[in-house]
Amino acid sequence: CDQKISRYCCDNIQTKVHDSGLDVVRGLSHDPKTLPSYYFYDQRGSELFEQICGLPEYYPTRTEQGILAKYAQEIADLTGNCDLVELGSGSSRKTRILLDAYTQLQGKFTYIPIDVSTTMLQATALDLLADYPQLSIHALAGVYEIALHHLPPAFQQRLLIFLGSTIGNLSPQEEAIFLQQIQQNLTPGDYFLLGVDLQKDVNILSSAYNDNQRITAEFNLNILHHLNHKFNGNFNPENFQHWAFYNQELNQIEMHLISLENQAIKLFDLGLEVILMAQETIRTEISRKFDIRLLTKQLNHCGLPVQRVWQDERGWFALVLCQK
Ligand code: AVJ
Repeated sequence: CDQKISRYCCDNIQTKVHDSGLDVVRGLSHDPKTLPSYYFYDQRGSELFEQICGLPEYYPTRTEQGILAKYAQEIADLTGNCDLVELGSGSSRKTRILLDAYTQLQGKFTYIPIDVSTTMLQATALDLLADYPQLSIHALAGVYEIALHHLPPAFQQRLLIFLGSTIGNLSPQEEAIFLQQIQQNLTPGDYFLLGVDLQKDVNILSSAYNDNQRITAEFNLNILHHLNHKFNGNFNPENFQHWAFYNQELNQIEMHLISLENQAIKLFDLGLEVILMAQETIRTEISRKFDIRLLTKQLNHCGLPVQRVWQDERGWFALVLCQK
């Protein structure tokens, strides 16, 4: 904890399992090869993602922000006084809309941002402290599964927020386990606000992950720089090419890195050698697109009954409010 600022505290809860890179070894030994998507978000990756959010083709951030701007006060009025917990808080830019609404409602309250990018987390927390005098911040640096088990004691009802359709990075099986973890970490009466990207025209989806300025390509390739740095690796990003497409059977965008030649790569600190054939791919992300009816059923089914759903006029994105 930082003693200088009594309203702020940051716990680093990265654990051995994740720092040890076991999940990287597992993913790259898998057939087909995969990488955990959270490795996108080193400092450079978080910056590139911020740039993506402003791209003309990347509609999700803008659309979700529009829904929040329109309904944040309604959400706050519905839940009443709450402390806010956020998974994948990043720059907290959209969250500010909610913080504004909750500031109207209540006096002092606590914001618990959770993110894998420690630098981003700390910079954001300091900005928020300056702008919100009523706010105490308890930041947690780590992956969601671990962070959920390290929440500080609750003094009032909680609103857990998970925006940006990041839940779409999880496979259906992972999602089921994740929702169960959420449910178990909430107290009856607590709320869960989930932002999800909805199924839509394939061309719109595909363009959002194949922008003209090629920022998404750079974001995708940056995962290799991050691995080189973190695990003493010798990936040459120039030997890979960005590939993103919409898989219509699984209703998901898939991002891959295509190997442009036969190559052997080493991650020395993991004692790992990876052999890639020309044209072989590493899948770096899935981004699932949801059907709001099916999702509502699933949330109801896993003990997070849906209270309200808000959408934009085009029906591209939805905010779902559940209450345990
Ligand atoms: C932050 C995971 C929701 O899946 O759209 C943006 C990440 N990847 N462009 C998404 C991302 C490529 C984003 N999420």
